[in-house]
Formats: sequence, C-alpha cells, structure tokens
Amino acid sequence: LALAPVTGPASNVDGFVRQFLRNLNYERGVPLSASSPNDQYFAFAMTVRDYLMARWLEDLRRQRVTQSKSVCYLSAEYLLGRQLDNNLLASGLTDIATEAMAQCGIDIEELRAQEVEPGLGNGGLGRLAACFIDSLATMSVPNIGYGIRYEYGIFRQTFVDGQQVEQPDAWLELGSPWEFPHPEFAQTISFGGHTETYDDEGVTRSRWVPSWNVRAVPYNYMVPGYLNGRVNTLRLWSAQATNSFDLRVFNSGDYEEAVRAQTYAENISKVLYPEDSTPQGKELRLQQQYFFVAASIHDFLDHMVADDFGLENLADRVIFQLNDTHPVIAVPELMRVLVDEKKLEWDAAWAITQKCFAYTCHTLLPEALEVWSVELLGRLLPRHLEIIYRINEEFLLEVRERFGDDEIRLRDMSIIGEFPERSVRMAYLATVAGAKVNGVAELHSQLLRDKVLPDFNEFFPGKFTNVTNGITPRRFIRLANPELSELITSALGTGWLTDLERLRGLESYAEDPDFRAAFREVKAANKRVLSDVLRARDGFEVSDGHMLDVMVKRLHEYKRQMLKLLHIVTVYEGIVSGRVDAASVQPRTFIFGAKAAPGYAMAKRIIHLINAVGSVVNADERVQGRLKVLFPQNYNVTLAERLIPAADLSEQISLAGKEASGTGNMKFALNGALTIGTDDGANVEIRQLVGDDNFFLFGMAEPEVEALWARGYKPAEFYQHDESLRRAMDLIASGAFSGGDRSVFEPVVSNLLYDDRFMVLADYASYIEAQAKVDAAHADEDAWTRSAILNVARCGFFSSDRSMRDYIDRIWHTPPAF
Ligand code: DL6
Repeated sequence: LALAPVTGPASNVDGFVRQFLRNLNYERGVPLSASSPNDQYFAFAMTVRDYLMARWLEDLRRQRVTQSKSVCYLSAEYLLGRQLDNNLLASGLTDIATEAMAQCGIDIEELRAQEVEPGLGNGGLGRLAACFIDSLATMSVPNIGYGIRYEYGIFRQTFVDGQQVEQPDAWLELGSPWEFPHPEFAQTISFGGHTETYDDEGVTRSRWVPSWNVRAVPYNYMVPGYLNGRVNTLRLWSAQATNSFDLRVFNSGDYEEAVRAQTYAENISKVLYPEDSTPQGKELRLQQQYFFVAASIHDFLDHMVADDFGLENLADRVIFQLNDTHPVIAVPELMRVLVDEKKLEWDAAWAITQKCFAYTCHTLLPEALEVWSVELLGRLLPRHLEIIYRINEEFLLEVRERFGDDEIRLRDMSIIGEFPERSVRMAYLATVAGAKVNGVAELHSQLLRDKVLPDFNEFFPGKFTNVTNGITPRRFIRLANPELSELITSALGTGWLTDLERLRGLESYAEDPDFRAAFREVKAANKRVLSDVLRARDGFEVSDGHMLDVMVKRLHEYKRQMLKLLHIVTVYEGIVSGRVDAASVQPRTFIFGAKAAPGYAMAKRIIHLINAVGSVVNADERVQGRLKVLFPQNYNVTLAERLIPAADLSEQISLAGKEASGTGNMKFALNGALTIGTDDGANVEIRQLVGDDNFFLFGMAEPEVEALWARGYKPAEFYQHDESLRRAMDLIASGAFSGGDRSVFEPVVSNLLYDDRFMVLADYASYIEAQAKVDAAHADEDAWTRSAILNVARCGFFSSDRSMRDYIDRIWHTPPAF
C-alpha cells in the first residue's frame, strides 16, 4: 500500500501557469503558440486534476486501510454536468486559474465552452445521483459511486420542422480529461450457460457454468468535496471483449465474423437507454444492469475488503444503495458470491445480504416498476434465477406462517408475477432484500407504503422510510448563480453553502427595500446572461421586461406540458378572437426544455405541438410581442444552470400522485423563482416551507384524483362545460397551428378528450385561475420580490447535504471518516 509521495503544484498563479504549460507541452505535445482551444482545455483540466491528485490518492488509500464503512451507490445513471467549474470551485482554484489563463493570454470562457457534458442519465434520477456524490464528498463520508461509462449518453435533441430528431451523443469523441482508466483492475463478467450441482467434500453445491463473458474495465473520476480537501471516487465500467477478435477467422478473410464477438460485448456499455419512466424489457438493458453491479460488487470485495475481514460482518464495511430497481440484480449476485464462491450457508448469506442493501424507489407509475421475464432472466443469468426462486420460496413461507393460506396475499406478494407472463418483480425483490426502503418525498413515501407496497409495509414494520430529495447548492446556487451567491454572502457571510438552513437568515432581508432592489438586479443580470446564451445557442431573442415562465423536465404526459400549452393557447386565443386587448396582457416568455423518449410517440407529438404553437404565436402581430414561446433544443444540465437562475415562474404541474419528488422544483425555488404547482411530490414540502402566500397552488389533491377516477372520469364533460377550454382545444383541432391540416394534432386532441390519463382537462380551470393570480402578483414588483426572497430563505431544507444526513442517520449509519 506504500505510495510515492505526491505533491501538487504550488498553489499560486505562477505554480498554475508552470503546471499548465507542462501539461500542454508534455501531455498534449504542443507548444502554447500552436495549441488548439481543445489542447488548452485538456491541459487546463489536467492542471486542476494535478492539484486534487495527492488528496485523491491518499483518500483511496485510507478507504482501503482504515476499513471504515463505505456507501457504494449503485446507479445506472449519473447526470454529471460539466466538471471543470465544479472542480475549480471545490479546490478553491477559481481565482488563481483565471489569473493564470489571463497571463497565458487565454480566454477562460473559451476553455469552458470546450467541455462536453457527460450526459450519462435521463433526468431527475441520474442528476440526483450526481448531487448525492457531491454531498458525500463534501461531508467526508467514504463513498464510491458505481455506474456505467456509456460511450453514448442521452441523445442530442434537434428539431427538424418542429419535430424531435435524435442524434447520438458522442461525448467521448475528443476524449475526456477527467477519467482514469484502470484496465489492470478489470473484472470478468459472465452470462448465459447453465447451472449444475456437484459434490464438494460431501456437501452438494450448485454452480454456474456460463457460456460467454466480457471484461468490465473501470474508469475512475474524481469527486472532490467543497473546499475540504476530500476527493471521493466515481467508478464507471466500460465493456470490452475478452477475446478482441478471432485471428484464425480474420486470417481466413471473414473480417466481420472475426470481430462479431467484440461488437456484441462492447454493445453493453455503448448507449444509455433513453427511457425515463417506461423501461423497455430489453435484453441489452438487463445485460447492462448485471454487468455493472457484478463488476462493482467484485471490485469492492476484491479491493476494499481486507482478506482477513470476516464476511459475516460485511455490513460493517459497506452498504450498497440501490438507486431504483436498475441495480437490483445485485441482490442475487451477492448471494451467489457468498453461497457458491465463498461457500457460506444459505441462511448466513441471506442474513448478510439483507443488511448490505437498501433500496430507493423513484416512481409511482406502475409501468416504471421493472419486471424481467423469467425466460430472459433464466437464459441470461440462470443461477441468479434459481437464487431468486429460493429467496421467494423462503419469503412466501414466512408470509404463510404469518398470514395463513391467504392465496390472494401470497400471489400479490410473490416476487414472481404470473401475468401477463411469468416474471421477476424487481421492486419486490429489492423490498424483501433491503434493510430499508425509501421514497423520495413525504407524499411519495406515504403512497409507496399505503398504495404501492402496502402488504410489504405490513409485513416489514419499520422497513419503509422517507428521505426527501435534495440538490447540491454548490452547482445549483454557487456555480449557476454567482451573483445571487454574492448577494447572499454579503448578507449572511460565508458558510451557508455547506449549511443551507442558514438561508433562513435572509427572511428579514425580504423586508429591506435595498436588498429587494439588489435581488431584482441579480435576476435581471441572470436574464441578460440567459439571453446571450439563447441567442448564441438557438438564435432566440429574449424580450426585455417579460416574466420568464419556465417548464423544463423530461417530456411525459404525467408531467403535463399539455396543460401549460393549453394555458398559452387560451391567452393567445383570447387576443386573436378580439375578446382580450393584447395591451392588457402581462408580457410573458414561456420557455420549455424537454426531451421525449424516442419511442414515446405521444410525447414527441406534444413537442411538435409546442414548437408549432411557438411559431404561430411568436409571428402573430396581433400579439404585439407580449407572448413568446421558446423551446431551446437539447435541454441538459449546462442549459439548466443558465435557465433556472433567470426564471421568474417555475412550472411544477404534474397530476397529484404521479411525480415522485421532482428536483427541478427545488432548484427554481432556491434561485428565487415562485412556483405554480400541484400538491405533488416535493411541491408539498416546498409549499409547507415557503407558505401558501408564496406559492401558487392549484388542481386536485391526490385523494380527489382518486375519487374522480372512482366516480368515472369523462374528460369530454370538462370540455363541454368550460367555454375557455373548448376554445383552446378547438383552435388546436382547427389546424391553426398546422397550416390548416387538422390531422396533424388530432391524436393529441382526441387523447385529451377521450382518454386523458393524467386529467389535464380536470385541472384546467383551476390552473387558469392560478395563472390569473400569478399575473396579478407579478404586477406588484415589490411583493413578488419579497416572495421570491422568502422562497430562497425557506428552502435550505432541500440541500442534498440534508438528504445525505437523513440517509446516514436512518439507513446507512456511515459517519464521516478520515
Ligand atoms: O428521485 C429523483 C427523481 C424524482 O425527483 C422524480 O420525481 C422521478 O420521476 C424520478 N424517477 C425516475 C424514474 N425512473 N425510474 N424508474 O426517473 O426520480
């Protein structure tokens, strides 16, 4: 374990310049005079790395030798965002680095623009994982984030004639300066084949005889804590063929056949599945899941657990946190390792396993609760299927012991479902195996307990808990909104970035006219920045003096972008029909950002409709420029960091009982936007904290939604009885946004009229009423600013540091170490 002493470069401008030039010359092989912006970006990033390196190596060493308990966060997604600024901030190097680049005659903004964000996640779930590892490092908690190094991340979205077209996200095309491959620590991951029993000195044991395998090569990334010198690790696995190609076949001239196995193996980490809430039961996805969790478990056991460590105490050393169901196949894998490889008794292995896992559920949509067909699982992982069967058998025995031969209950609780095909219910497996199961907001956790998994809640008292999500204030306040950060620091001093509840101190400033004026100036400055970004990126002009009304999130019917659109069409229809004087309409710019899963036809139609409405509204002179609809393509973390600080109004309008938490809602509130929202997910907690006067609530609450379903929901009745709704829908149906062609958006209109699973029409009237209140409130600039400041002051609870403390206290029991 001995390490050569590593010292970083001198922490001053001169030291930075020297190291930068060294990296440019010796690592990139170019002199400054002939270097490209990309060379300079790489050398710059490497220099920042060099400052973090000594601590990283030391922290890796300590994690091994101190044997303190680690959080292994197993997540198929990490939506990291750009790394450069975050790592500069964490290491306290921003000023030195900026000055150093100036001395070299380099525009640091140009370097920033070179960085391609690793989009290794779909949305909230992946971004949450990235916030959590930031907080754990900042809190000095030993953690390894394990995941997949997808060669292609979330697709790049472009619009052609207003319709979404997906392009591959080749984020690694020019390489990444932030990753460290370690092929020497590769793991071999097997698939397929069959199982057999054998005699092991008088004991009959099972073993797996797989038929093919791949190499999992780890790539390490630094996860620096904020100004605490701590550097944790994110380890992402890349798939490689064990036999790159068949030389014999190659020499025979069949080049395609010679590399077929390689292509097949490497497909495993080729691309992130662009699904949000509707997992496609595809073989490759199960391969991905097993690939990364098996590699991670073996990696941890091989390199982090001392040889003489008694495995019966494994839970003192590690907690594997399952980020949704994607990594749940880790449960039978650990059992297989303990029983088949380490030769522990089943009961002993199960006792260990039950203490080593905890499970976070991130959804309430039934279709997002993953299941795998028994046929597929048995073909790909036959031994794991046997293990799952045995876990289920023993679990159902216990259920029977407790509740008797209640066949309905047994069928409902079985890990194996029978309809529509025999399949493994991964959420059930995770619940049975996990020491704790948590939802991600109070309401979500309650619904999980009472509606989704009520039998399990009854069977395992105390197992279910809530940990409300959070966001890292380093990225989403300090980096995204430097001007607001400065204003906060001028009022509260430093320290609030790692103790966000201190924002409460701003409450009294809400009453201070000077502070309110300064707060408004920050918002105005952020709008100017956004305006520049959207002009350069999308060719958009953001009009001065407009309220910015922003809805950014994945496109999904339950999130109800359609409701937002109906509001826009309602206001527009009022103007063009002459019933409303355009001059009386509050100037508003509506900004959307959303990607639709490529196979999700309705979501893609809604994107098309938003763009179509935007083209018509923005060009119509009768509107007098008072309404504008902007839909920048390819919404990602980098754009979020510019949009959120500029927003006045945050749209969080999902049908109550459908959004597990939301995290965008927290980011907006903490950046001084007011929320218009339903009583759903973490909106409930935001409203409780900021107060009813500082939140625009509308729509049915979850019990009302349930009651309406029970009565029989007929959306067409709402259409018939609400003239304003009828006008808006008729305008869409008339072809006004599709050059007179009524067929283009007919499916959207029919879907709302005759199906409307997410009750857009039922909540329309209430939403329009709440939007009128928004208009009235926004007209009083001072009162609006007061509310915005109170939103910031009262939302400190939503720091991901607090989420981490909750996980640590209630689930992980992993104190800060070394
Ligand atoms: O917990 C993070 C995030 C929540 O904030 C969102 O409300 C929720 O929709 C999202 N869940 C998913 C579902 N994926 N699956 N399965 O992305 O998680």
